[in-house]
Amino acid sequence: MSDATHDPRPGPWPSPSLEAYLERRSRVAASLRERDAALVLYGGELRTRANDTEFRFRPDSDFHYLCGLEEPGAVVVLLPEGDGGHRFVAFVRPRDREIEVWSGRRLGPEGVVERFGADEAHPLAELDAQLPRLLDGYDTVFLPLGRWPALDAAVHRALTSLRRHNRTGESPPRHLGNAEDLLGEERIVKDAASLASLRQAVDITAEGHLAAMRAARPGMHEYQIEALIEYEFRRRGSSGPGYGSIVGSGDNATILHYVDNRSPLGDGEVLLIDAGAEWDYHSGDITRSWPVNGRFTPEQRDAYEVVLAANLAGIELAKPGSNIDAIHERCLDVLCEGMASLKLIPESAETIRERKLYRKFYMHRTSHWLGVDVHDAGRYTLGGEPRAFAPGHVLTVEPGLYIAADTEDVPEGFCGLGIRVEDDILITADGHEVLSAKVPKRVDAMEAIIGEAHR
Ligand SMILES: [Mn+2]
Repeated sequence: MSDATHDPRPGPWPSPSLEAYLERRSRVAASLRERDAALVLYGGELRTRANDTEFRFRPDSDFHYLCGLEEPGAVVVLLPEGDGGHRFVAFVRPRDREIEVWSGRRLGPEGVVERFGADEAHPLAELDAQLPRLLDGYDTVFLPLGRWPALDAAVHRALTSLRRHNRTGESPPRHLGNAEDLLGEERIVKDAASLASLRQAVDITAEGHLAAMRAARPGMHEYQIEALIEYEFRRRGSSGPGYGSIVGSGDNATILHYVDNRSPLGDGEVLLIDAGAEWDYHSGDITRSWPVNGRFTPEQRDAYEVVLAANLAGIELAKPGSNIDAIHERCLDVLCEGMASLKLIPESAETIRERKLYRKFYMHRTSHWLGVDVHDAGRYTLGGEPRAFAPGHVLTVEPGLYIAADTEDVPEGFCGLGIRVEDDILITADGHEVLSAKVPKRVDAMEAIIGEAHR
């Protein structure tokens, strides 16, 4: 129990593999070397849910991306070295049999060296004593500025201590850099391991959506569908949803971040589900909208076809050199034409577009990066211009139409209707791959699945 090879978690760990993390650290170290910089990251903290109970721990995204550890309070330091190599130092909670009985197994410093490839590891309590020595001589220290006050404070203490001794030969770093940007620019192009994790997350997400399509019946409740989807995620080994699952039927679907999920599914309503499974702390993000009873009404179908056409037109533009703004503009074109032809707004498509009247029914942007975070890191603009897609980028395309039940001056059959169609798209060398293609989105294909389940 006290040996260094103690494994606090069954199954392959770190996941995806130690090699993947070593490769990431080499890449990040190379970029630090160019800047004569060291990097300090924090594992994050347990968050109180209420009184003395806590939410399940989820490590800081940049931290986990770099080392695969799931250690609250841990600090890791990445130090490029002159010879082209680097050193990776970790500070973690020490093994403690008595505490582990209560709050779970720990790796301890030995386990972090053994399993996670750290060059040195120390108990957390030694951070203040060791950090100045580690940062000494680098020009810049990168850390996620402002994200973790405890880490900000620890780095400041280290710098203060070095400044106090600089007349005796120590050279404190002169600059602080924001690790968020540094790591974001690494994370935006998915490496092989990241892409494998994301594919797994999206595949499991797809299974959850399919299970929901097969199970939903009028009279069931939104929470039952939520439970079913998340059961599907968990039973396939996902750590759970990567964000609060949105399961909204009828008018609830017109609330963009509806997470109450407690209404009955009405016969004749369209159910909107926006849910994604997490795998290796990468998240899928799929939205589908379909009729609870298996058949769209003519109005629902017309509105759905507009959103689907926007989704398909937007995805067509997902290729190297294109960008998120171009996709958004294309989706707006299709949505505005639809709003005019369905008479949701009694104006021409051009007027709806120019005067931004579409905002009444489509009030959000169309895309975001996807990865470790569901709204992933990485810049959206470079030099004031929308960032051009490159192979390895992953983004969503998610146009929608939201027509609240109390909307005046639209044909009755459109009221209380929310539709969004969201896919996860990988940019490839010559175009794209729809990672979420496993969940059908054509009307006949969705109606067939639901219809078959109802027979
Ligand atoms: Mn999304």
